[in-house]
Amino acid sequence: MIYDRNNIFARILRGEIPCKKVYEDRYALAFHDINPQAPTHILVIPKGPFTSFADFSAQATVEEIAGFVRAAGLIARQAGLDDSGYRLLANHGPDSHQEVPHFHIHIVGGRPLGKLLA
Ligand code: DGP
Repeated sequence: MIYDRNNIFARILRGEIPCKKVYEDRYALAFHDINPQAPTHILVIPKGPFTSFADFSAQATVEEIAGFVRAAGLIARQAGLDDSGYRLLANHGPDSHQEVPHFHIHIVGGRPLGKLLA
């Protein structure tokens, strides 16, 4: 899928739009969701131009994927969610209502989340 270089997360990555940053390394940037669904709601995005999970999983290097996953685990741990638990979620495409066309995962926690698939 063609990557839109002016999507909102691309602009956050370029520093054109502010965010409440919680973590950054060479593989990932993480910041608080503007519309949190739980006491902790962090978005983690890779630094490369990947539209969604489909592109990221197919086109990112193994190093980029590993670095991103390692960062996500660290971010959840640093947010203090390891013991209480949390949910990781990534939307891809229209059926999932993905809003922002730059791959991201949601880290959601800080309250009981209920069963996702009952
Ligand atoms: P998704 O539906 O998976 O594409 O989720 C997009 C999320 O991004 C949604 O929870 C709201 C959040 N979001 C949208 N625009 C901004 C923004 O400008 N800043 C921040 N921090 N979050 C945003």
